Amino acid sequence: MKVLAAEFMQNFIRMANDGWELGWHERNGGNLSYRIKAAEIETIASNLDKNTPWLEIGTAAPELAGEYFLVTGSGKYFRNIILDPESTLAIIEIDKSGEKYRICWGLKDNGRPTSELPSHLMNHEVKKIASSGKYRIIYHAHAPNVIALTFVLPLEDRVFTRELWEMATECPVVFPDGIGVVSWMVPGGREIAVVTSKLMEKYDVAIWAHHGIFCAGEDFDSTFGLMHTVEKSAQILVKTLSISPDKLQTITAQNFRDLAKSFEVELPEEFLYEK
Ligand code: 2HA
Ligand code: ZN
Repeated sequence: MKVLAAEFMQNFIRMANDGWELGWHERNGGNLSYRIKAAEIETIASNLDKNTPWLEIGTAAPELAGEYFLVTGSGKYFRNIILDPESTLAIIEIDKSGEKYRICWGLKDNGRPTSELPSHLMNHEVKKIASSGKYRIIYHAHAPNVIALTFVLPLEDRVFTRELWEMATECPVVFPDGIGVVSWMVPGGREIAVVTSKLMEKYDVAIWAHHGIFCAGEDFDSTFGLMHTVEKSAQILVKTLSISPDKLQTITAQNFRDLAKSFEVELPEEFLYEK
């Protein structure tokens, strides 16, 4: 099968374009990766190039040895993915050590995978282990309302989790484990990847202060939906704070406990503190 005809490729392109249309990917902002299923690789194997050089990832992800990923390219614009996937995306293979990759398809003008490849792969590794292989997507977006909140809320997991849960009743059901927050760091390397992947052991969402969000999920719909839910909740909080610094009423800690019972989700008490 032609690579572009594969269903996962079409789903990836649609998700990237939806993010562009929602204003999350100015210029070359953001990146997306998908851990391709073995059966999916089989259908396109004859169109993969295995003669390209092995290159350093910049970190080690030994649990991902031999895996294939579809990733966005460094410096590429999400806006252009739908027009020219073969120049903006790549399928990469990870070597036996989990320290190198090679480009098997795409990035046809000598491009490189996303500058956040270390964060993507270290997050994938943590999530693959924690979910027994179910998690396949890591998505990084520059979602403006979440970024705005990182200038006015304390950069604490419990504050971001609680404040965003409060802004829409469905939030604690969509991300019951909460949200992790990384204080400002230099992006694009191993250091921020280590800190982010540590948070991904506990959460599906990690916020990079003054930069953006990482979301992890099992499939395209749920991962995009998670990003959308978090950003929409942040938008409601920005609107609310813009009207008034004080809420007249809100969802209370006890309301969350009642919701948890009814929806059969576990909401950690660490987020249900009295304010
Ligand atoms: O430019 O979003 O974090 C891509 C990025 C880097
Ligand atoms: Zn970014």
